Amino acid sequence: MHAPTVKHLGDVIPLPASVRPDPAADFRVPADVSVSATAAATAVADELADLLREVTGFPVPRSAGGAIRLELDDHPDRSPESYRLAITADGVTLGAPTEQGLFAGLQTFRQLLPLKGEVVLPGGRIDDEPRFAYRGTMLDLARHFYRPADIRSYIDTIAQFKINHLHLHLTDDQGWRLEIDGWPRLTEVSGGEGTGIDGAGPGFLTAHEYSELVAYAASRHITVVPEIDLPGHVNAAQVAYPELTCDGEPVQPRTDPEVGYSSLCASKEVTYEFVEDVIRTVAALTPGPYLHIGGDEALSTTAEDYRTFMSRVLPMPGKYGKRAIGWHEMAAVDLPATAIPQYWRIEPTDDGVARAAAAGHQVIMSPADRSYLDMKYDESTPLGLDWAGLVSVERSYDWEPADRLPGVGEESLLGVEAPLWSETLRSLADVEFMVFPRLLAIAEIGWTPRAARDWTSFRERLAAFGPRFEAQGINYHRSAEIDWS
Ligand code: TNX
Repeated sequence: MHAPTVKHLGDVIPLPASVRPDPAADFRVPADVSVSATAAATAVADELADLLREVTGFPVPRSAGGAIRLELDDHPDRSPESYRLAITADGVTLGAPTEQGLFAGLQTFRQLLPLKGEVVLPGGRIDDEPRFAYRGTMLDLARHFYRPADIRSYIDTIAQFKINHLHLHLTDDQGWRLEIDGWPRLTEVSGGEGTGIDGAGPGFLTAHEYSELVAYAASRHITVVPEIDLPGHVNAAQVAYPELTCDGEPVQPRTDPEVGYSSLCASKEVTYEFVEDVIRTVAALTPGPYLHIGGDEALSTTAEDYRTFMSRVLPMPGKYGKRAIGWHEMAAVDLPATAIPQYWRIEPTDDGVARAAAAGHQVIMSPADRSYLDMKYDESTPLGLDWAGLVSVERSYDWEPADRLPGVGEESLLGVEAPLWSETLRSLADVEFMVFPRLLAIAEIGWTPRAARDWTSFRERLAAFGPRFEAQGINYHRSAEIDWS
């Protein structure tokens, strides 16, 4: 029998904050290995045992005194997502201040396993914690709806890279994808047949399905951020309820990708009754701290109406216990103290985001030319758009969120997010093709200390993920920039 290959301790994405290999201390996992865990660590311990069982075929029971130990340690001052992973010739210890941290450590541990067969874990110690608290990606369910089973599968994949927020773009001109009590036509009409781009993306989440998805994401330590896009991007809502237009006249359903033509009516009271009903309902269904109210590309709302609308709507998430996130256009108005602009611009322009940062607001960085996963990789990419340019794997990796916008430095950043818009996508396989491997670049930007990041190292580590994606049935783009193994 030939010796199994041992991974290097740092062959992980995102790269941990501190990696100290000790090649003399590799751990050969024996056939009678067991996993021990203190009470609060048992859920993660069971997952670890499942993964190890799948790779080795060993029984891997949980028992006291096992060579693989999971423990919660008493470091309340550390990031809840921090963990330490110590591998010696005698066994493995995974410790963290919270279950979230153990879960992060489990993702690291998983990447150190081979796909199948005997396991020899590389000796040494990892001490890890995230650079930013918010590391997200966005799925656009409005332009094309994806079924809950597909979204769950997607959640499983992104969690492996320590992505901890999933922003769901639930409404837009082409469709409305979340059932709202009291406004049934939103989903009956605008979530039904013929909705989405080219009419090819029908469907919606019932309130129950949404709650189940949110709970599933929470089990993967992912917070769902629901977005209701206002006051533009509302044609689907107006098709369902013509009273939401200024003249009250019915509008036609639209399945083309145009933006900027629809607007709620800032001068009608029913507008605010509708918006408050929606925000109250979505807040009640969402345990996470955030509610995204859109605010982008309101090109057919006058500046004055935008201000009127936003000053009435921005306090609503707070009234129902949530922090408002909005695309950075909302920074043109005075924001509630906890509101978070999400910056997407290609060129630094004066959108008021730097002013908001100076006033203490946190910002999420999503520059379109680096983090938009719906941009083509290169000219030959069959899917995607190119209005923000081509986004190769290197371009998605080789940028720095704290240097992106003057006045918005490290201390102003809540984190980074990679949005995926669905105009050209038709299936989970399409989603995966655009997202993988570029989301891994964004995941590393969000997690790894700035000084430790390096494209050459990332590119080499990424090569090993080809077979891992294949083994998990995940579609990905085999970019020629990577020497895939
Ligand atoms: C811009 S940037 C949009 C979306 C489109 C996307 C396509 C921003 C906040 N909005 O409405 O789907 O471009 O790439």
